[in-house]
Amino acid sequence: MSPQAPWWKNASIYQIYPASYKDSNGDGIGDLPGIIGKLDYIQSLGVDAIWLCPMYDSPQYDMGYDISNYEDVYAPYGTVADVETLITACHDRGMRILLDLVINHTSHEHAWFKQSRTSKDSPKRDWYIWRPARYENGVRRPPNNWRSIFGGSAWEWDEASREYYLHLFAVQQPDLNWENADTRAAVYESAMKFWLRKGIDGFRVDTVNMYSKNQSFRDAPIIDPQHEWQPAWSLYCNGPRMHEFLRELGQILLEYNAMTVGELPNTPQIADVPGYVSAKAQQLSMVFQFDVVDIGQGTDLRFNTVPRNWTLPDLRERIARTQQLSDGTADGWSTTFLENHDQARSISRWGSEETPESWQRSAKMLAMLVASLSGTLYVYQGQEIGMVNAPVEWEISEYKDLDSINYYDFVRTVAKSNPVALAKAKAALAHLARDHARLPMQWDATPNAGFTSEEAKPWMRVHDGYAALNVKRQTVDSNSVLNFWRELLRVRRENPKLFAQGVFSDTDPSHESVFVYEKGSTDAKLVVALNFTGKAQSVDLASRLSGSSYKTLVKNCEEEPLDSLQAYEGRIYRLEKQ
Ligand code: TEU
Ligand code: CA
Repeated sequence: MSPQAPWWKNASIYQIYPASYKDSNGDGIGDLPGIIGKLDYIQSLGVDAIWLCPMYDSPQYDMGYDISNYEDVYAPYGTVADVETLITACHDRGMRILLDLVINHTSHEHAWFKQSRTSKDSPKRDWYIWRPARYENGVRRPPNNWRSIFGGSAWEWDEASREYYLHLFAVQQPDLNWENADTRAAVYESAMKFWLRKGIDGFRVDTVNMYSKNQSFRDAPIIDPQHEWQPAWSLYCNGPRMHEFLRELGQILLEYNAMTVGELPNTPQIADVPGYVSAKAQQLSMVFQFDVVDIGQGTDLRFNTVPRNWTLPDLRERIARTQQLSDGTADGWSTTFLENHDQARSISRWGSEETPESWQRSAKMLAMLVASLSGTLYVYQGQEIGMVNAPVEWEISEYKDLDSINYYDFVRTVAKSNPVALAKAKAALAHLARDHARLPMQWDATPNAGFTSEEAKPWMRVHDGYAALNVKRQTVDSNSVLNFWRELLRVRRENPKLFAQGVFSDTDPSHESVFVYEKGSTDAKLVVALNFTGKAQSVDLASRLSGSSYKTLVKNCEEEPLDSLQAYEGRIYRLEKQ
């Protein structure tokens, strides 16, 4: 990599979910002053930047991913001036800041949509996607059979103007019509330039591959005959004008020297990815692919699955596939992450919460995995202290996310409240719901975990285990998950050619319990050995390490026999080339 490589290539980026990070005024909702007050802590982790989830004005049907005004801030979070303060405070500490760019849809309360729905002749009618009903035997039906990502039809009838509008996500999230050049220009000005002018360093771009829909709006093929509405990814993801739109966007980013990380769901063909991230194409700096975090989820319905429905060979195959993108032969770049605000906690999915020891060991093992892979590293708030899913005993009423609520209601309706089906849905949500990432951050052992004042009612219930698992306790424990992450991020930064940029190769793709892989560069390589089980396993590290001088960079157990790994043990070795 050239000495002028962009700042983000070897960077570690910390994701913040404003509602759940830190409440500064006791209303039970996290806010911008709360985040500003924690910047010293964030800096102490050794990250290069933060990504702030949507803080824009919003009626909050989808936690701010339904924006009613791009140029204002949701009042409970603070003000535009608070964001300006946050930008300056990050820059003063030598950190960068990314905002979330949500431009596939707006809120139904955005002024543009309010105007658009007034009548078929509204000058903004064409800013959203309106279509007439189709009638079958005199019965009014939506224009096609597309299923919304949050369940139900992707079309909503507007009685006043007598047409349907498209919403790939919630009813309250109408899709913008990107075919209209005026719409695009308004989006660029209001959602992007307004904030770029304030000095932000880039954007995480929500659902970056859905702006160009197949304009036939034809029915999706029926792959789920039991249900009325069909998944229609192939007709609204990666559509015909996608790259044209992203080149436009890319020009604006270039002007402000801003980076982007695009969210790229439902792109199963890895060959489609380089087009988005190639440096020559000047579209996006990098993308999040979902191969790894989608593991164990239902294919058509995300929660139609059972807990821990995955195998290690499946996981390693997905990792190998996504790592290809940064193997140095392409001019693109990629990302490494195990958590975000849409995913359950990684320890609950792939590690162990059985005992305090297995929790700590597996938290560190998973940290070694994600931090040793190539691409820009993303760490989600709470991941650095090993936060886990909400307890399985929690009632369904503790789940606040519309995705969880809609799915549970859907099962209740379709399965006519069949207790077996409901129990299965509950188990899947207890394992995979987005809510788990949204529990308040656990700062200390005081009531409400120091997230908000002791008397306040947090917007989402605090995890019962906060007294044992919190930042304060881990700060003073040299063996803690938190201090392990700090060390790991330091080592990653010191070895960029091996961690962020090394060429990944799996040594034994079919092994069911131990994951050993290598990361190569011209003068050295890493050997990473991770035990994914709760039992000791035998390994042959001697043959991997022999003949070169090596040293252990990171490990989570004291002893280092070369022929075995304890439960959830992990080690990262650095070997010099002869
Ligand atoms: O998510 C987009 C997305 O495509 C889904 O895969 C998402 O993971 C969802 O959780 C499916 O259950 C983005 C945001 O990250 C998410 O929080 C928003 O709800 C969504 O867009 C709509 O803006
Ligand atoms: Ca608050």
